[in-house]
Amino acid sequence: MTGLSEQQQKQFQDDGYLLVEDLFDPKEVLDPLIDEYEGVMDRLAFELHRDGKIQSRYENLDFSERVTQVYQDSGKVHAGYFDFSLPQSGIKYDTPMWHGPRVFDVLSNTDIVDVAESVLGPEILSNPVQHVRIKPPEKLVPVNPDTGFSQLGATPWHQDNGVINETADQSEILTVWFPVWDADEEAGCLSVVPKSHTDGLLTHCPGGLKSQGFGLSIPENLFDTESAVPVPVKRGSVLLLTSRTCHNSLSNNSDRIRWSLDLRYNPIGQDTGRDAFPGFVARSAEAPESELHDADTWARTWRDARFRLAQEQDPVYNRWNSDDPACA
Ligand SMILES: O=C(O)CCC(=O)C(=O)O
Ligand SMILES: [Fe+2]
Repeated sequence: MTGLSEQQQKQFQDDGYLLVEDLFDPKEVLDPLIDEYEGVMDRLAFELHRDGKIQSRYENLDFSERVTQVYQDSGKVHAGYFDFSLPQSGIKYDTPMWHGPRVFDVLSNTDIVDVAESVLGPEILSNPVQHVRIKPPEKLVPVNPDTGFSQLGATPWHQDNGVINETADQSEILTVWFPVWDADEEAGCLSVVPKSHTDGLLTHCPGGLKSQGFGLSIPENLFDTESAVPVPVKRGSVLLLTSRTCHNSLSNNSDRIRWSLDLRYNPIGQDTGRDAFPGFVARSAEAPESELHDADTWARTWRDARFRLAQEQDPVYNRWNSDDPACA
């Protein structure tokens, strides 16, 4: 196991975040993922064109330009097509999602799981609260015609603990964030508040930026925004966050997409915070036979979850109330 050095582990515990540089070879780990996503893009363009939602399939554009153009032409952000999770509500039998084998490879990547092991110990669950985020240049994102706000933009201040169920408040959930292409400040990397993880769970207020598809944010008077630091991350490097570290993302002011993955891991047996979604055993020293190494099985667990959720009432994940005085 490679994992983190003792000094890195200490820095992570002290600061609540850690940039791990050159953790993996991006050509080996990310290029196959990019190829797989080209196929997902083809399918999205094909379907929208077939349904008369876009004028062309834009096959001659590169991935970044193509996503941007397809979103523009259709007037809609189709994030669900690419994401390897499901939305929190309104799931139907055919809600789009993507659980391809190259995504599974990344979730199971030895270097990443080694880092998780350094923080969480040897019994590791891949937590199902996980996303790919493909954000076009902010000025080119279609607006929501009802609100006039951009459909996808900067992520507001939050703690990851604040956006999952309270049943997971005692769980130790590690966030591993990394870009597919270099993410600097202009591209909208994350910004973190060092040591903010020691102040407990702060009040999150619903509604603030719902127009951007993200309903919760921490009011800025509850923590020290002044001390926030942007953390540019190069492809092959990863940023670790605790579930109590305050962070947001900057806007994508560059001229291509900001493309990132955020993965989560927690010790096996602890609540994941979204128990309607399937996690899997990424590593177990105690019961190695329980580890999942088959991408098809993993994809099936998500199809099963979608099928089940399409028949059920939406689970409730939000514990926050806009009547809270902190939200006034
Ligand atoms: O990538 C983003 O914009 C937000 C990511 C985030 O909040 C997270 O990974 O926890
Ligand atoms: Fe987050």
